[in-house]
Amino acid sequence: MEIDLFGAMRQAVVDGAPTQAASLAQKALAEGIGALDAIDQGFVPGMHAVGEQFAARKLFLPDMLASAEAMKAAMAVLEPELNRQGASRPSAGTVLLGTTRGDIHEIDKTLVATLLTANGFRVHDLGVDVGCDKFAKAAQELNVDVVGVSALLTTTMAGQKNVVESLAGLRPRVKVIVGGAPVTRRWAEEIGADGYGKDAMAAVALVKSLLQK
Ligand code: B1M
Repeated sequence: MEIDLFGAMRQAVVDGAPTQAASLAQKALAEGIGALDAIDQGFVPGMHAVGEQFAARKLFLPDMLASAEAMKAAMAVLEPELNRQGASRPSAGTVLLGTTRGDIHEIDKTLVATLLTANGFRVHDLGVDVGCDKFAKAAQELNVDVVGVSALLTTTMAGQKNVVESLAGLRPRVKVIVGGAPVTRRWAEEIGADGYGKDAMAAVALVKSLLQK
């Protein structure tokens, strides 16, 4: 039954069907499926399938946009559930998040923000297409513990390096982590970041370990 539901979630994203995605998310919660499982095993695989089909030229830009809308509709149902879990915990630290200059992919970073919030972190999300000056100004003004920089395009990864450099005056107190589909551990080391998260769960574990040190 769960497997059917996860399959339907994946398909709703591939089809770019927001109403269907939202109602499947509601159904999952009503059936006692965890919000995280619905995201991880249902909706995210749909986004990855869309990416593969786009790369193979079987889907096009408007299809990717429609799929993103479906994913966002599901997240709008599931996010409050995850945020509720975070609200019941004492603050574990403050994290500033954003996607690099020139990059408008938001879903992956929003997922990282949601899971950090669910784990008790206070998150300030600067959104997408964020320049390094804005990251540096906000990091100082908000007195954050960690700055997280997302990049989904090979061409916008360089922006992560710029952010690391712009935060020089605040380090090592402020930690910088990077992530996103094309980002690797090696890249993180090369640009002098404090760590790399493969996915949102890994980002949460990384932030926890950096703040414990
Ligand atoms: Co675009 N896009 N896109 N896109 N898009 C990708 C990223 C791409 C891989 C598709 C492909 O070709 N297979 C490809 C990039 C190739 C590359 O450079 N390596 C691509 C391209 C080429 C483009 C355009 C250039 C297309 C064009 O115009 N010709 C264009 C660029 C626009 C721009 O930013 N300037 C573009 C546009 C778009 C849309 C606007 C249509 C839409 C985004 C809508 C939106 O976000 N509101 C879109 C989408 C939807 C995708 C795919 C299909 C899905 C992205 C997504 O949401 N994934 C994507 C293919 C793919 O990802 N497989 C693709 C879901 C997310 C959960 O995935 O990466 O697993 P995932 O997320 C993980 C990790 O990345 C990690 O945690 C996340 C959660 O677990 N993570 C971090 C992310 N940030 C982190 C930060 C951390 C730690 C972990 O610490 C700070």
